[in-house]
Amino acid sequence: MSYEDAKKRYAALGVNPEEAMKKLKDVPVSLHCWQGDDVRGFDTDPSKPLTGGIQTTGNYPGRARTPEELMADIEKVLSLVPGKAKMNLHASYAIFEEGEWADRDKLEPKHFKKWVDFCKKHHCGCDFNPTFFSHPMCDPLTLSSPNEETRRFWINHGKACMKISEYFAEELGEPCVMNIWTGDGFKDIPADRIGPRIRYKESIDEILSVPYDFKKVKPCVESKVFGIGVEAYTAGSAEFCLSYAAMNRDKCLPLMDNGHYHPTEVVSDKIPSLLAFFPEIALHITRPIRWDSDHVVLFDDETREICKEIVRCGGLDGRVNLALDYFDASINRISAWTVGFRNLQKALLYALLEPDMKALQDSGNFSELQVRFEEEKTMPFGEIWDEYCRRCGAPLDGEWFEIVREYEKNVLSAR
Ligand code: RNT
Ligand code: ZN
Repeated sequence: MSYEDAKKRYAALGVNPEEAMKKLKDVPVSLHCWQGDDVRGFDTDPSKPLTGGIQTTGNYPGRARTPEELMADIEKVLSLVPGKAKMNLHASYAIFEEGEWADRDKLEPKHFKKWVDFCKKHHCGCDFNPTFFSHPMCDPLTLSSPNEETRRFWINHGKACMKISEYFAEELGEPCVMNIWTGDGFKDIPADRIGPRIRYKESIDEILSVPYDFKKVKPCVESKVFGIGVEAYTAGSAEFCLSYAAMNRDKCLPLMDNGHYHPTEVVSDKIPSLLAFFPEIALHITRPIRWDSDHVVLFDDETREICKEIVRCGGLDGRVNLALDYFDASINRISAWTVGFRNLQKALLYALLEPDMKALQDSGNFSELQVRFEEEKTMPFGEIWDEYCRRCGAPLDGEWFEIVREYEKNVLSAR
């Protein structure tokens, strides 16, 4: 079947694939730099373990060890994916001059100048994340620590990151989403559950007390149910973060990561709930297996369902900020990045090609609705996807893995 034939099949359902492709190619999706080096960053000793309740597993060869290697790898990925990318960096990816180093509370925009140049070269914006983990000042708490010196250090880190986010927004002409996530929590039953949360709240209040233009810098609060070593309690629980965002609607956004809920909860259903109240939200798209395992995003049911809700709710008109967030060190990292980015594009395109079936629901026609949903699954989606890749100048499925294999042979295996 050709693209033209596929287009006719969709047209019969009242769907115009041309419009779907046109819409999708301008929607920014943040590409997380941390897939390339297993969340190590450049500002601490790479032999030290990750902290903050997150973990990478696997030791596939070829991890990026320097800014140059990481940028080269990201460039490779950008050449293999359709759509509009935005960069997503952590503060730990600061780039220092020879002999220079600054601790996290002293980071400045100049430490991200090379990333700004990189983004300019690729005509993309940049999102940002303070790094409240994998650092000696985690005691192990950060923004919720009872130790005033610790808490102060991390508040200052947050404030420094607000400045850096502003720098990205101004230099790149696209808003910078700045995500606040900490792994603060306890392994076992705490004696005080409210104390850390009050301190966390007051710390975020202080970080957000710096002057900023909310249209340019968009701070978010990301919740989490538990992490490795913090199984019993997290300060930044779902209720905590959602309440914080709701009470500070003029200052920050709620961020949902679909790996951060109990396994039978689905973020697809939470999106319309939040959008009933918040003009704008942010998402981390990942794939949890039994827990927040951060597997590569697939073209699976829940990813499609998340994308359908985004599209149905008008999320692609600036109401939903999309970012990928996963890290698999057991497979080729370029492939991992590419698979996840392409799959999110695929799922968004798939969602944009869904006929509007609200009338069937509103008229109580659930038999037909079920039939139409099932029929949708065997529509010639692959033809539209191929056409979208072609128009974006990206390789088709079946074409790009060979390029990754070559890159592995020529570049990664020499590391
Ligand atoms: C961790 C959170 C958080 C991190 C990144 C590195 O569980 O999902 O978003 O993955 O900040
Ligand atoms: Zn996340």
